[in-house]
Amino acid sequence: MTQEKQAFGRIELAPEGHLQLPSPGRRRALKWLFAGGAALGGTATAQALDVPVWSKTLGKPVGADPYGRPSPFEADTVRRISPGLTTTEHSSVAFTPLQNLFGIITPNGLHFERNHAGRPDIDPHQHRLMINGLVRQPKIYSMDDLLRLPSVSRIHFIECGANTAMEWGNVAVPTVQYTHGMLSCAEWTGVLLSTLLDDVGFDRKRARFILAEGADGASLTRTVPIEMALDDVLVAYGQNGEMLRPEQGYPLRLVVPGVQGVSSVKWLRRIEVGDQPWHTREETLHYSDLMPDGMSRQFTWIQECKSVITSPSGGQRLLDRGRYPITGLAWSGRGRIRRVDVSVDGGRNWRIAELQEPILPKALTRFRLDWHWTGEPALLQSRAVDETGYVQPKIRQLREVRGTRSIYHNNAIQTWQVDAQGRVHNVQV
Ligand SMILES: Nc1nc2c(c(=O)[nH]1)N[C@H]1C(S)=C(S)[C@@H](COP(=O)(O)O)O[C@H]1N2
Ligand SMILES: [Mo]
Repeated sequence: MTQEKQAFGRIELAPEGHLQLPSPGRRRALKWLFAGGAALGGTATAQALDVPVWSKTLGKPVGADPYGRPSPFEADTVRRISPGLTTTEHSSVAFTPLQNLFGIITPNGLHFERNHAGRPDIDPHQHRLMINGLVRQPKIYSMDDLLRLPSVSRIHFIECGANTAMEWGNVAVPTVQYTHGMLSCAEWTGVLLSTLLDDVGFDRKRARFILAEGADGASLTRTVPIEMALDDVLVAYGQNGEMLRPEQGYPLRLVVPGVQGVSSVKWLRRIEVGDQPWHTREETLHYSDLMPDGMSRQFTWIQECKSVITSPSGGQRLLDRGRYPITGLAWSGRGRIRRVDVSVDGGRNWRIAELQEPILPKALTRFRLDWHWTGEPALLQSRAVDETGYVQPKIRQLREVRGTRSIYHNNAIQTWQVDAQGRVHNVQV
């Protein structure tokens, strides 16, 4: 192989606002940055030899930012809303910029946000959690009470059941932020729900379900089976080492690992123990899956195995023929990821991708595969397999069973088409 063939190709990121196109100035800056990464020559050499101002002056004093923020040069790495997707800004969603992130942890300021009645700002001193129903001793806990109980920290993804919902019938949105960005992963800290259920002496014979209720204007309520509640469900107050963000349910939320996001009730104020499901609004009118025969599936809790390539991905452009690391995320609501296959020819041939440690149950797993782009059109796909042996389906296979009106639980294989000009498009094959 010649040197040129081994070089890593340059990539132009998506303007990400297919909604707000960047100014020509910003485009020029991008071009310069990417040129800087190539072999030094001409103006790039001159710029590189010039001692920059930050090497000749004192920087800001320590403590200048008591709560640190990202570099102003990272201003494009933000959550985005999809105009027109929802009729109000209070019952809406802001998507995580998956294309800009590394590893598996979502920074707190970028965790996707999905609210049904806006985001309340709750005073933790006034907040209470009540546990009632089939229990020996109903109790009301203050945040102080909860913070004194034994805690655990666990890394889990949260994915909205409606993630990728726009893509059931046809290609709808151009970039991975919008196709898959109702997905985030954090280290959650809190009390196991089983600890609290023991504390109130729940009725082991009769308890079959719990109801979780939020303190927001939506009073969002969801039924959770008792087996899950006693297994790994968390009553969480911590998110990546600090208190929950208001967007994520400050000061208290449920985290139901592996289950569609709506069950992870934010601003949690009450848990009731019962012997049958409650059939609340969010498990009848919404979050049921309309099947082709007109029947609806109800209580489809689990987020099945899924994956997506985050780079190269929709809206980006490959500027060179050369080496490109293909990378993305895989996850399963049933446990660990066992394997991720990657295809560059629309699923005819597959290669096994490298999985990056750690590989945790019900958490995002980062995968990677080296690829040489020859300049020919390509169809990039990833296909995840979880530890139960379940294989992520093609969109056609999923449609055969589910039709196109399901809204929720679209875990189909995503295809990114690279055209002869290196532009990456969202396509379905
Ligand atoms: N109380 C309450 N809990 C809630 C919601 C809500 O609107 N109110 N939205 C749910 C939905 S549909 C999802 S997908 C997740 C999103 O969690 P996040 O906003 O922290 O990403 O929260 C769930 N919990
Ligand atoms: Mo959701």
